[in-house]
Amino acid sequence: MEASSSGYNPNDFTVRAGVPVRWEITDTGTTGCTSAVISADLFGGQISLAHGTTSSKEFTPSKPGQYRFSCWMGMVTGVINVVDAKTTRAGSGSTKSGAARPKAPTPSSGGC
Ligand SMILES: [Cu+2]
Repeated sequence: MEASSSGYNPNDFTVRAGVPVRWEITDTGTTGCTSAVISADLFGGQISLAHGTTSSKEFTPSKPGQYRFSCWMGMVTGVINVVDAKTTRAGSGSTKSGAARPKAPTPSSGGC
């Protein structure tokens, strides 16, 4: 995932329950607002970002569901969908986070 002053891109991920996730976030120019990512339901603490570097966080989602992540203030948000490990989604390919997907940046919630 890339993080910039306008938000996170992509901001919608699908991972599998029980499968360890390594979430890599490249900071392409965050502001104070977007410079740390939290997702209290998935992991404790926050992922601190630094300009021009890639930060990573490893966690294992335990239960299927839809989880939100956001900047540390909770204003710039995204979604992590955790699906049952037995569910096979045709054509979804690798669910490894950090994989670039062509998707227009969506500064959804406007920023802080
Ligand atoms: Cu914020």
